[in-house]
Amino acid sequence: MDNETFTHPHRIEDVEIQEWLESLDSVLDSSGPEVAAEILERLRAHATVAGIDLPFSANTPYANTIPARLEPLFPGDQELERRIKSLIRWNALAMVVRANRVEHNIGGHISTYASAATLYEVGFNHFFRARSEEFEGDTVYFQGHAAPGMYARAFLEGRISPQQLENFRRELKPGGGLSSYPHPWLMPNFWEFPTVSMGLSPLMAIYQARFNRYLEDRGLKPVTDAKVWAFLGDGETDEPESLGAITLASREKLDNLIFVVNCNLQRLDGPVRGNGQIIQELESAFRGARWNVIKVLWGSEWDPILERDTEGLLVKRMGELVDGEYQKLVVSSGAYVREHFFGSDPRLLQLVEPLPDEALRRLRLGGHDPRKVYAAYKAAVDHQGGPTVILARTIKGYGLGEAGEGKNVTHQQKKLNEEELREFRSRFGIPLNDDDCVEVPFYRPAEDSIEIQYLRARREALGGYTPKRSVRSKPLVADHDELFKEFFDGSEGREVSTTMAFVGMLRKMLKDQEIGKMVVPIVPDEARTFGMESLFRTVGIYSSVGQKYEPVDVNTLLYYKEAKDGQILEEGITEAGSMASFIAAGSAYATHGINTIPFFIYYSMFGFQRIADFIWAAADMRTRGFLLGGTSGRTTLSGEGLQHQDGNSHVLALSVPNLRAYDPAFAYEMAVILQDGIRRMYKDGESIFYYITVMNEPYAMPAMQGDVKDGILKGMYRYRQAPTPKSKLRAQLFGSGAILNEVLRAQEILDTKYGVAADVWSVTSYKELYVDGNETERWNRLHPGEKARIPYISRCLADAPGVLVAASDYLKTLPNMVSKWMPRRLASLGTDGFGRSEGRASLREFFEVDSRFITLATLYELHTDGKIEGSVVDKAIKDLGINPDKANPVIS
Ligand SMILES: Cc1ncc(C[n+]2csc(CCOP(=O)(O)OP(=O)(O)O)c2C)c(N)n1
Ligand SMILES: [Mg+2]
Repeated sequence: MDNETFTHPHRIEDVEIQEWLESLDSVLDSSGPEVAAEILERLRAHATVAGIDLPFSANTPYANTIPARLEPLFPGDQELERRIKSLIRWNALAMVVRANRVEHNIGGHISTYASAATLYEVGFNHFFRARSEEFEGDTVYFQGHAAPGMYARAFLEGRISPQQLENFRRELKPGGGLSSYPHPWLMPNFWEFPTVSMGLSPLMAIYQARFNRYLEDRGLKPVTDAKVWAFLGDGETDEPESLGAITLASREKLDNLIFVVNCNLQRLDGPVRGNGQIIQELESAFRGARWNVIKVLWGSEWDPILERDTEGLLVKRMGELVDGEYQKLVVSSGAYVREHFFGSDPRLLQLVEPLPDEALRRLRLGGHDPRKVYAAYKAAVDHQGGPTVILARTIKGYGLGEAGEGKNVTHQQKKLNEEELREFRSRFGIPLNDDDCVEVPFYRPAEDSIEIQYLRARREALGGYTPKRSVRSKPLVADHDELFKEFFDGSEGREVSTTMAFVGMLRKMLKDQEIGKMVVPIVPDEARTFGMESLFRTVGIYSSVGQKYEPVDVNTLLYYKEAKDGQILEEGITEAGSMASFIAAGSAYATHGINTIPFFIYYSMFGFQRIADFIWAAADMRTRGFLLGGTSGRTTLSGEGLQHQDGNSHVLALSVPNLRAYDPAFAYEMAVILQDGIRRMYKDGESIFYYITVMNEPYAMPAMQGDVKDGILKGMYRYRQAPTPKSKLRAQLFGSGAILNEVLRAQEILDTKYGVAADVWSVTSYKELYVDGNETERWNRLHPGEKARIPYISRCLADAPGVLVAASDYLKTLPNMVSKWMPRRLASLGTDGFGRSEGRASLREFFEVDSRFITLATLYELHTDGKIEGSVVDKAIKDLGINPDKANPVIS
């Protein structure tokens, strides 16, 4: 076979193609698109059987998914909506330009909203329904960098004052300002969802939509047609989280979910895919994941040209260009467009012959055409059986002209010169004269202007304003004393781990009258690891379709029971997805007015270490609930080694301001913390959440002695007094979590072998001690004339004699950071370094946190104080069997 015949086996006659196309058209006309689709599908199957190797493609042509003839009528006043949008564009630009005039480099983004304005305005005027008493409302994740546009709209709506606009990005100014991006922590009555760490919001939106279904299937909220909308950047889709859960959305048939990807083909540095086509790439990814994909690429001006193109040449040409070329076309003249786009084929040139260059330059893209956007949104809202993604083509920095439209630098554009401002003003018809406009004043038409009236009327029709956040749930009333009481009694010698104790509490909470139904257990395929499998049967695993199969273990007591009203969210191996469920459940008190209480239990090393940014977002969102770091502690988790053994998470937890982190040793400590947590979050409405580490080391759980609840919550209490307090040699030992047992053993060795009387303290939270110490110090500094306050830890240790030694299963920095509020020098033992695959005893020896090393540290401290001879320490090293030349665990 020569080369020529290889590449062109048969030249298909144009007539033949034409005949096929015409017969398809006639089927379309006579029987409609469904029949046409069926025929094509049959043809494809027939071809496959005949041995024709059809290449797989999840792509459709580079054209609008909804053809012009199927577009619904645009229901709004297009001209008025354009004017309103122009005013919002102006104010969004003004707030950034003004802020940067006042304070150089304060930042802000103009070009993101400029490209997305139509996408948002069609939503605001026709789709986004507000939350109200009667209806839960739609949930909208706004693209973080488009925030100026949302503020500018709220300003026109009269919800944000000119002063706030003036103080965009200068939140600490008198009278308040506006946060750079959506942050519920900073603007709790406005923003609902933090979206600016890119990639988080698409994943959170998917799990939010799924959680909404969960609430419905469990009968906790009525079934509604409320939608979850997520607005994303095309560059943002490169974040692995963005597309990481899209198959969940289709598997769960989430037709309450709509993604809108603003495909301006640019990100911060330059084109998203200069050498490719991001839209086609996304289309195939989403179609492959069985999403309904709607491409909105071309504006109405293209329709008559497409109509004239009976041969499909234009659509073919549209699919030929790479994004880098499209970006160039956007910034080029009409003559350039004619030559470089249509000029590839004389027949194409003929198609646009009647159009002047100016008209070619003004051929709009789909994402800037409200009619096209409306059609796409309407189709998305009406679509049933699965999620929809809208890929809307836009221009980054639309309307900025020479100041940045479509340029690679446009993302960073914050300043416009006088000429550029005047041009922008003229282009969007802002009623400001040449002199006034260079001052970039905010502009709001009078209250009775038709613009404001229209805008208000549209929002009224959609139930009110959005975004808007409010706490809609009623506080819990019960104290739950009865619920937790039994756990204060200890295990009566039975060896249990804190994980088992926690699971016992969870089981009891699930049966509670008030909170039972509200509890949402979340596991990332680790329920068996934590001994929670009994819950599979008792409360069931949530499945939107129930259980379509007979589980293999149906004859066992604890079979794998999936149910439509199942309570457990068994997310599979996705800590990020589980965290997104945690966020949805932990913020339902605001989103839905429902006090769901999430308990997300996971392998602690795969929590902060892996998904800290989601935890940060949860904090920002004022999410409530309990994170449980399971199999925690670098030496308590035996065997697993370097990757699993967690000695880090309590240090990482320090960085989250509203997170309370505890490392309890005993069941009663856990019970006290849980009971108080539920009270503070769900009764008192505090914007806090909890991180509690639970271990898998079994030991007898003691009963609670005396009134130690307050100490447990504040971070430490004296667990056991020294047996012989009169002794000359004294010490205070601090232990946490499972290492507390090593400390108790050391207390005994010190007493019996070395005559040292040591008190033992259970330190339940170094973070609490640290926060209290800092706050006390700060208060004293700010109130020098008043009686100085004393940190809690200093008060505890005021009369505690002897040397100080702390040991935990985490980094030494935890005890070290509170040592400055201790009366004397502290020796800290911890687990800095890489873990090992080993048993507990060997691990504790390796990391030097076992009872022998605690004993040694105590003796050495006494020696340093001149209380005992060095020879005693030397001898102890030998007697305790410690190798002084062993490897340093910190870096070995
Ligand atoms: C996780 C994360 N990484 C980086 C950034 C910084 N950043 C902000 S916007 C941006 C570019 C956004 O491009 P795109 O998603 O296409 O949005 P567009 O502005 O073009 O609509 C970058 C890199 C961020 N906000 N979050
Ligand atoms: Mg982009």
